[in-house]
Amino acid sequence: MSMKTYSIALIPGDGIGRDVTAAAWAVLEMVAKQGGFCLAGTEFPWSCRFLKETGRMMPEDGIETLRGFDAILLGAVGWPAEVPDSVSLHGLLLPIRKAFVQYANIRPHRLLPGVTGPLRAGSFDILCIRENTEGEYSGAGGRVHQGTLDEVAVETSIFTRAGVERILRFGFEQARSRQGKLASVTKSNAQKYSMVFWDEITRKLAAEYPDVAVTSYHVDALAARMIMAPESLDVVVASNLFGDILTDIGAAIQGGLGYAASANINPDRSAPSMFEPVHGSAPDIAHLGIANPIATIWSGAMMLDHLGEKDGAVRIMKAVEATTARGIGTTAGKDKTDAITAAVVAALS
Ligand code: GGG
Repeated sequence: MSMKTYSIALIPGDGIGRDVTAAAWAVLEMVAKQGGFCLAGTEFPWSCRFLKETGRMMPEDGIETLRGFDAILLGAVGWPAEVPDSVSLHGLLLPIRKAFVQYANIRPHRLLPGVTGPLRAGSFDILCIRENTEGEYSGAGGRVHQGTLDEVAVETSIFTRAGVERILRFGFEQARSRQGKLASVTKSNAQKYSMVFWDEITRKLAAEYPDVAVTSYHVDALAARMIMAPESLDVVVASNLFGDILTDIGAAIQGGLGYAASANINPDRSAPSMFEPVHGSAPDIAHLGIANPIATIWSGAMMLDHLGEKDGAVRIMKAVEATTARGIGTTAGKDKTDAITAAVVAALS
């Protein structure tokens, strides 16, 4: 019988992206070997360097090339000294999310054993779900009268009924499979069209999910709650921008960006999903070999879970937890990327 094989597109990207994807790949390959399945990786050099060489962050047919893969594992994008961040983000990450309808960006926030966050007490287990294909990151807008005193910049947030309803429904479903609590986040007192619309759809869906306790929060209040009472939260669902910001708070309370994993999911499975750490390319520590690979390894576990290799996903997270419980990878800069990776691989066997 032939071995089950998953084709994975690897996009290390910029800066520490190369180090952390190599680390996650080493862990994934070991899990695959032990689990009797195969991961066939194909690497793509798409990055800010690629842009400097070719004029594009990815080739014109990049999306079509990726479409044939079972999943995408991405490291980090951005080299602000050479390329404006808005160019790199809109040239690679955002078009992939949009083209493959990866409308749910799932970001788990909890403390790994041995990792101390900045909060004094309490344990928490928050699943943030960020709308990932529209809203404030739609890229709709423009500038007129550039360079004059009359200059105007307009950026339009786009919220469609289909887009808001599907992400909220995804949030309700996740809440139903966990503690049954959903926080729906807006700023509907100040943004009277898009966010009132979001609140209305939240209320409509709440009637369909009587088993889920849903609370609507303003984003500022929810940001404070994530710090003051994170244990009170279960599933949080927010727009593209609000979710992006809130998940950096989530990363902070779980000990730092080195632990913050994410999955850009196409729930309908009509196209590949993409897995990446929340962190960026960290040019200041690129080439030092000290990037924490745990966020990317965790993202790799989320990839296996999505592919249906649930046992492999659980085994990776157990190995990560065993590693951090020993104090490895728990202090920024103390352990080298390779040493943390080797410890996770060893804990798998
Ligand atoms: N790990 C991917 C990465 O480089 N993220 C940097 C970033 O700025 N992302 C913005 C976003 O997730 O929308």
